[in-house]
Amino acid sequence: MTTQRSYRIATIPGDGIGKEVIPVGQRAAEAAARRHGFRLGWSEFDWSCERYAKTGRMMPEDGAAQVKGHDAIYLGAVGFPNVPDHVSLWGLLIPLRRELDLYANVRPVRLMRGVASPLTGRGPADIDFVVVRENVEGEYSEIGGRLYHGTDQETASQLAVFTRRGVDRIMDYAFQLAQTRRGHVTSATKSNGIVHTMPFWDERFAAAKARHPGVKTAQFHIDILTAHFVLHPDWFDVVVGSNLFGDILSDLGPAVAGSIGIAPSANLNPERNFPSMFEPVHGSAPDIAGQGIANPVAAVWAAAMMLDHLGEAEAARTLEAAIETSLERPETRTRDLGGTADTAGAERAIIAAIG
Ligand code: GGG
Repeated sequence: MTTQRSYRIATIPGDGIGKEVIPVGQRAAEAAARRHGFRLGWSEFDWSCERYAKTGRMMPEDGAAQVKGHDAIYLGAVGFPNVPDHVSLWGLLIPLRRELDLYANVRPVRLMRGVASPLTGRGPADIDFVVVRENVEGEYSEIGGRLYHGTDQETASQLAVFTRRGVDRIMDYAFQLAQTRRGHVTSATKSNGIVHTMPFWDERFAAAKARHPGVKTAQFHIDILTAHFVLHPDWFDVVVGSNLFGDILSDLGPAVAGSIGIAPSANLNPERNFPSMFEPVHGSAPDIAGQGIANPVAAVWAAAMMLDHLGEAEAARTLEAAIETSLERPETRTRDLGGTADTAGAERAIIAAIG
């Protein structure tokens, strides 16, 4: 007798449109699971700004321990105007990334068939790259503080932290990913202006290049790199950046590929010591939350990355193909992509395409 493959997923829909798109991603993943003969079991956690308003915490103190026993974590969005953004982010997303050592944030950027890029004359062959963001150190550090609050000497300082272990492992991840793709890595730097951490970043990039002699490389300061994303998106295969630079580039990338509403993100612990976490790149979008018009594609694509990570590559390809089919016609695309569908209409098209 063979036992059916099954996976336990912790879901954290979170805030705003997170609560609208995560159920769509779950239903799409379920449909793919049925088609490919495995099962998904879901445990939902209400960690959110709403919870913060009631309890004073975005998640319980032992939140990371509560999700550790799962095979993966599926997260919607965090942040709502009733809670300061730094409180919601540092109360949920950032501690989960750190406590579970999810150091590689992988954010694919692809212009899908049927989607118009805001860049004139660009088609699917021109925009297909992956932003690899260092996810647990760098500029997002709590080392620092404020002095002389409310006086004219008021002072704020923040220390960016770049460790050799942290930088080397994200570089290695990027180079290994490039070896499975077109064999090219671009480093996002700013070593002319940021005088300690970024020359160190460049040195470690050079060391990683030496460890991966078959991979071609380029490096650009972040300012001109943003211009190249717009002017020459076809130059890029894998782009590796620090926590801040990767965060910025992975919003710009999807924008040139049509909409941030389609961009997925995998927060990976490549060694698999802890469950990895999958989420749309977008936030909670309070301006459109509750209207039923959010684009569910980023959440579904994030679910596809999750299935891929769980070893269900065929189901992941099924989900990706269903997304592409749904994006081909304006009636089944949401408004951010120039379509007329609401969230439910886009979901119907995706589920129908899964078959
Ligand atoms: N989908 C997760 C989410 O809410 N992202 C919005 C955000 O501000 N993320 C910050 C980050 O990824 O560091």
